[in-house]
Amino acid sequence: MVDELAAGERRPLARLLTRIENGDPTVRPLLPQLFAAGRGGHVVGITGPPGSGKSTLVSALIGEWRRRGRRVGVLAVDPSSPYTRGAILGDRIRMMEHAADRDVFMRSMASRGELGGIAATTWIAAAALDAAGYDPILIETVGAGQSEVEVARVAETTVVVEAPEMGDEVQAIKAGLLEVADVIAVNKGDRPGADRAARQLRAMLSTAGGRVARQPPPVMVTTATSGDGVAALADAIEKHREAAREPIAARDRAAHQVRRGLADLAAQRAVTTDAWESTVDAVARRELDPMTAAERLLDR
Ligand SMILES: Nc1nc2c(ncn2[C@@H]2O[C@H](COP(=O)(O)OP(=O)(O)OP(=O)(O)O)[C@@H](O)[C@H]2O)c(=O)[nH]1
Ligand SMILES: [Mg+2]
Repeated sequence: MVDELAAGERRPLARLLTRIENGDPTVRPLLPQLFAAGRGGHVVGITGPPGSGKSTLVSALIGEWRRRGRRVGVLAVDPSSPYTRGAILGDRIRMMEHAADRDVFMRSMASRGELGGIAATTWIAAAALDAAGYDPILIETVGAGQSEVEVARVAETTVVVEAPEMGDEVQAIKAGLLEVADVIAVNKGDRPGADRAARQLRAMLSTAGGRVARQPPPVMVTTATSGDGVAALADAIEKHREAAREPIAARDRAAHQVRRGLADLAAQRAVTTDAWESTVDAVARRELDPMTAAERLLDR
């Protein structure tokens, strides 16, 4: 199967992604092979508030990278909510202009969590696109909550897309989005206030603490609908690729993913033990605290 992927055939890739999405148990034993077959594609997360123009920007970036001779993979991650199906369909239509291009592979993914949550589903799907030789691999996700921040952490480079009428940049910081931003795109550059929003963001980043202050993410102004600023954004993303592959950054990502894997696996195993029901009941009756309960389940 990995050979078929490496040969660039679309159908085996599409079938594998369906299995990943469904949490098919036959995917689990493939992971070592799939991971080893990685070809070093740049995994780029595109996140930000609803309607900021992520899909339009992804479409423009696809165009830019195709001009640079790259094969582009796109995953649009639906945070497991049936309410967002319409948005995902909208995304597909928005990206239609690339639908006939054999060197572009687009897929929207839901997660039912069986393989260990949305973050795990996403890295496994990204690994499949990587084995198939796509580079970059773009992952679009709505930056609205913790699970989306998790998805952003799967990416080597995370682009946070804001738009001026969203106004409140402080909101984005509260949502933890700026914490994961490697590059910020202030999109809808054709709207009044975009340059001002970019200036405000830069000023705010220069006074922030921690990682953000040491290496403030570049703030790019883009107009996804016209393509203005999109080449410069692609350049900024490519420039970050090197930083993302420094050993310390790679190690941070790896540690995070292994920790997630541990939590997911431990939970899956505990839930299938006989003691699960009675332990949960004991916590519900307040006879046992949740941490001690977890410890007991782990020790079994
Ligand atoms: N004026 C202007 N409108 C834009 C720009 N980029 C996107 N839009 C419009 O903004 C709306 C939302 O764009 P999408 O690309 O669907 O935004 P999104 O962030 O993917 O939205 P969700 O996936 O629903 O969170 C659409 O009507 C786009 O045409 C831009 O640069 N300028
Ligand atoms: Mg979208």
